[in-house]
Amino acid sequence: MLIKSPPSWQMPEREATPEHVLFNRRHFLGALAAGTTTLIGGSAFAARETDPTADLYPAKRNGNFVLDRPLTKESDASSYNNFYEFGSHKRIAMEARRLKIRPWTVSFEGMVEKERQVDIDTLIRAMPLEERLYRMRCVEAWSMAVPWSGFAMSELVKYAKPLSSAKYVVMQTFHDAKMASGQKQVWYPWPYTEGLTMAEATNELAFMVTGIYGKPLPKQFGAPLRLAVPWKYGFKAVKSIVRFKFTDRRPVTFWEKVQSAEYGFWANVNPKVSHPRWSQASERILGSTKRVPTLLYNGYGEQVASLYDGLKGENLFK
Ligand SMILES: Nc1nc2c(c(=O)[nH]1)N[C@H]1C(S)=C(S)[C@@H](COP(=O)(O)O)O[C@H]1N2
Ligand SMILES: [Mo]
Repeated sequence: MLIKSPPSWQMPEREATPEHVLFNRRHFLGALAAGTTTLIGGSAFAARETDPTADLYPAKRNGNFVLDRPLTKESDASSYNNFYEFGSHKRIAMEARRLKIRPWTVSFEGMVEKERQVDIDTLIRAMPLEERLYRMRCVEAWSMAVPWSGFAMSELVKYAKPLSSAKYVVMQTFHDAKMASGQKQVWYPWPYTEGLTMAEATNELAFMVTGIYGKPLPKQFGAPLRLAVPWKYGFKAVKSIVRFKFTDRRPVTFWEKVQSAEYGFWANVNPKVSHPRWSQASERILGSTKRVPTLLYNGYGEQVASLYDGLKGENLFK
């Protein structure tokens, strides 16, 4: 029998994590970080294993992508993550150290000229790496602003050589319950699955992330390859990808399978469309207790609004 246990992020963040608890936890983490910097964040990995692509960082910043707010502190972004494969709480950095990111193979499947697999280091070295400053807005109403490194998803699509009949690209995370204890929770529809239309995937903002803060991606952020689609809620940003499948059928995504009344395929940010159980009008920026107004398409409407012109009948904002 399947027992559905609702994930904690189905509550607004401020209810899921009372601010005083958060405050104390931050203090604790701060003290921990000051004493032993290798304990949290990605430096633990760097200390024991050398990332084979480390020489590529920092990548040159692309000045076309600017922020309206300060960057989130690395220690804040690195210690407050969603990665259900390693637990349904936010402090998964430690547990995520179990993620084995080499060797790592990525496959291109379905409607492509020729299905193939590629080693992650070959793929990363074949792509034009750059750094972009992006905002990220989680559906739980917290947000951050970070310097991602990686490459335009349009470059990956070119590399994959999809057929013109492909309408969607489906992305999946690894599936290994021995390594990722969260995947022992059988009521979740592993592996984590997300998807974009081909128009979304080739929009200039869609970005494949391989690094952050001028370094290879620490494990808790979804190393060695994750997505960034800053105009959509954070759950679209699938981590630790092993598979790209091109198809003419819209996938049912991970959170849509868990709770389709609350999470859908499009998940574009819209402050006027509330989650069934909380408002999306404002957000808390990680590292502060201040709330700021949320913007339509998370502020990226100029680049992406036209993608949805012919889709008025769809529920574009959940
Ligand atoms: N495989 C996988 N990808 C995932 C998730 C997850 O649990 N598993 N969580 C998503 C959610 S809800 C968010 S908000 C972002 C969080 O990214 P961050 O931890 O880098 O801030 O990752 C997304 N990608
Ligand atoms: Mo999220």
